[in-house]
Amino acid sequence: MTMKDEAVAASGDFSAEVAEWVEAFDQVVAGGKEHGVELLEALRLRGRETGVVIPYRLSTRFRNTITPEEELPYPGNREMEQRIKALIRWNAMAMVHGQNKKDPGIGGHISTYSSLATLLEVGYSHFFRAKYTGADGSELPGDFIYFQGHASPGVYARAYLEGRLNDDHLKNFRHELRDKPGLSSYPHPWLMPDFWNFPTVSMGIGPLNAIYQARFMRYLENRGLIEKTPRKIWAFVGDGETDEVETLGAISLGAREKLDNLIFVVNCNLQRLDGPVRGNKRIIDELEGVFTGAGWNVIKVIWGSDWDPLFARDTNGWLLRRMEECVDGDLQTYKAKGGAYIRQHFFGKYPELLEMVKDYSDEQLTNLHRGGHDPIKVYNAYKRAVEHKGVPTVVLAMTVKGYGLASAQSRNATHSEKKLTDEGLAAFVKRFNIPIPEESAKLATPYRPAQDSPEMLYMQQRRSELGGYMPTRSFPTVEFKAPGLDYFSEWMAGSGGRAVSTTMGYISILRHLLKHPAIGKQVVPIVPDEGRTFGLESVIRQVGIYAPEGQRYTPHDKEMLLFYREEQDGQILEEGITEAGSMASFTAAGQAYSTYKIPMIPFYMYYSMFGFQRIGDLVWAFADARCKGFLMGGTAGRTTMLGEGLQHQDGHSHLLASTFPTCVSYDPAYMYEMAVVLQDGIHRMYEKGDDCFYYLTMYNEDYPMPAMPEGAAEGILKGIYKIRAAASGEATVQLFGSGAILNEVLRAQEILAEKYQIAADVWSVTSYTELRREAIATERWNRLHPAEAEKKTYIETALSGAKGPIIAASDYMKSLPDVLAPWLQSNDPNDGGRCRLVTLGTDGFGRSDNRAHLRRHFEVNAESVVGATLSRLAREGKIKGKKAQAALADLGIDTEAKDPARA
Ligand SMILES: Cc1ncc(C[n+]2csc(CCOP(=O)(O)OP(=O)(O)O)c2C)c(N)n1
Ligand SMILES: [Mg+2]
Repeated sequence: MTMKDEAVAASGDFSAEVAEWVEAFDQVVAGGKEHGVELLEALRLRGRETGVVIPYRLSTRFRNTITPEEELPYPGNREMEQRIKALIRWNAMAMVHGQNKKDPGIGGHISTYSSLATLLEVGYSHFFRAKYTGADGSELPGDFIYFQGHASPGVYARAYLEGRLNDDHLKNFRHELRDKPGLSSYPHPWLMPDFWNFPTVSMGIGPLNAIYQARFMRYLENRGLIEKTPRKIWAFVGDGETDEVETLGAISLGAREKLDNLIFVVNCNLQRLDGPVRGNKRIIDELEGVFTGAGWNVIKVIWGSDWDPLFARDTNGWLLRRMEECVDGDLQTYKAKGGAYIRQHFFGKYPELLEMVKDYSDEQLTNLHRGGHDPIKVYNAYKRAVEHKGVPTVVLAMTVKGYGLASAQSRNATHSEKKLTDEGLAAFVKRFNIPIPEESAKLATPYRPAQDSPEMLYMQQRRSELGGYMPTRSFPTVEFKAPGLDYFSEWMAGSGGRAVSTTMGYISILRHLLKHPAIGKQVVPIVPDEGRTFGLESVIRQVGIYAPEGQRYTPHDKEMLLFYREEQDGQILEEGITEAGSMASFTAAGQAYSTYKIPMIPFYMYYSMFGFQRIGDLVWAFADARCKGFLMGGTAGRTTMLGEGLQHQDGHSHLLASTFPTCVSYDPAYMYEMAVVLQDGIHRMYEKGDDCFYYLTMYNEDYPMPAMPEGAAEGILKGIYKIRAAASGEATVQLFGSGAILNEVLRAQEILAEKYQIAADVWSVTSYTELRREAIATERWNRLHPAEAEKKTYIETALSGAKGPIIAASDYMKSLPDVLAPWLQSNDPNDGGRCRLVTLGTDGFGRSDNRAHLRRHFEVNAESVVGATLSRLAREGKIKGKKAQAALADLGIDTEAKDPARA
């Protein structure tokens, strides 16, 4: 082999013999690319026939997917766009810098946006449509954009230039609690409800939600609820962010469901917070392989146009070879160190390359652009992406973190950079031609040219042609009439002695709601492969499972009444085993009232154990996005869910639910309780317009459902009502029960009366969390108005006149009833000043066993409630201690058993 052959072979072009074959291939391709594809396909088949195992590579050479010859000319005014972009860069940086000078430590980011600016600006000038026009001329929602959260300063800076935000906004970036309007740190619809749509800042949440948003858009289209448009969902993703399982974990759905309405743009600045994303490898190669393998259309935008002449001269492949020798760590060092270093260490490795750049100054070498900073390359990539049919597209764009920030560029610490020096500011102004005097530069004063300046007119014209400003969030009041309580009368009346579970009851309510003539079509049942666990078969038969391709096979159970029915316009989102994906669907549906102007009513039913604790951060973003809907936590309760054991038995989801400010949670025992809550939820969220969502637990224990007692509805919603007063005599004890454990408490009431002649009232507590919310709000008012008459909390009002200790039992941890302890203090001098509340609950890891054993183990069965009552009465001196002790033995309570909280 000659030296040249060796070099060619090393660069991947193989031996001289093979080179001849390659040449022949080139000739075939010269006759049309399709011939090349045909030849390769033929060779692949031949290879298989001859037993040759074909080497399989998912990544291509380290250069742009689109060749310069294939590029279309740029449609915009490059000079204008460059000026606009420079101004946005300046204002974004000035805002963060200024705020950190004023208030050190307030934070913000300048390096992420600096790398993203061109990727966003090409979109703003040529692609992001704020609206579409319907077939009848009506205005339809535009594209959806999921912004990289840390690039928010750039999004604000553009809105400032557009005149949507003023100087006060910029001065109050990250100062949201002042008398002037403020700007939230990141995309938070909760804080800026007419600006941001999609929370993204928790890494991985944006891309995951974007995928399911794209799918939900198709779902609405296929069900005929929205018109088909060329609408796109753009997700801007950090390259470091792709390490989050949420980012890449659902990409196969994109190709499987042919989501060509989805475009990912991965901002490959090769850095994350601490340092390089893949110092020893190349993140772009890795992502190309992952996305290609998942069936996506991959477009690499690695090198800028100023590399094109060098590539053109690179007839022997030295340049590409050198590029492919570099790992991302090298590429960062080159950018950080600049031209002379690049000449010596990059080009200097081979004489051929040094020769290639002999006419280039060091400055020219410093400024050789990466593709993500070149509008022509980015434009062409986006154009292909929006036109690509059949599968989603990912644009892998190489950029520079801290681009233009002089000393901060491509440094490991650049992510956390918040301020520039005076010299840095002056250099920035010079570098980007910002027309402000040096003094203003040093003060980092925001700058907005006159409205009638050519660049401002250009910018406004581009946006007006694309339908308006973005992001904008709107939430028109849509006519919505919630069904009244009478619509649920079947469940108010009780089950007539038939034993059913609240889960079964819920399914029957769901079926009823799906049939509602007005709102039935807006109901979206969502389930992560647990439909059969919840008895969803009848619903599957009724409304079908959404399957964009319909049912291309004959299901084996076709002859059966409840066969597995998939339909192109099916209504159920059967997600497969992905709680995160299901939550993302729930999010897309829960915000449809704003994004699509259609109030969809999602019901996401799942194992309650795999809810908040597994996908809590997604729920947090859901709440931030002002989403609505019902989370239905099935197989709830640590002792009601039997058999499955430790990892399945939920005894704490209500505590977790209480940490979400807009989550309204209930633990209903009976169907009428659930019906009252569902009716109120639909009314409150969709007719009244409250931005909240509901969490209801459902049990799988069968028992007869009673009819609703007269007048119970208010208490059910507030969280407590008396369900059964003592059969005779005035009660000296109060028993609280919730969910399936209410039945144990009712049994305890009977044992107490029959065996120990103690009269107890029983209360159904449907929501400790709502009672606490009301109580702390009332208490706050009292605290802030000491001169006014003290208001009573609802829990105190409800219990007024109710005597004696309170024994509370639920299938949840003791901390749940304990949230009411501050309002259940004793005023009886005889009881030693103890809190009236005695809490029984299911602290500790679950176990596999039947309910009787589980409830005995966790001490929440009727006997334990009776025992706790007697024990407490003994402590209060109302009965003898010895009598209580004997009773415990009589009740079969093992007083020396290991504490279940630690067992
Ligand atoms: C779930 C989560 N974990 C950690 C962080 C903290 N964090 C903020 S930005 C960042 C680095 C982001 O790197 P990359 O995705 O490459 O974006 P870039 O800023 O480089 O564009 C990290 C770790 C976060 N926001 N969310
Ligand atoms: Mg990065």
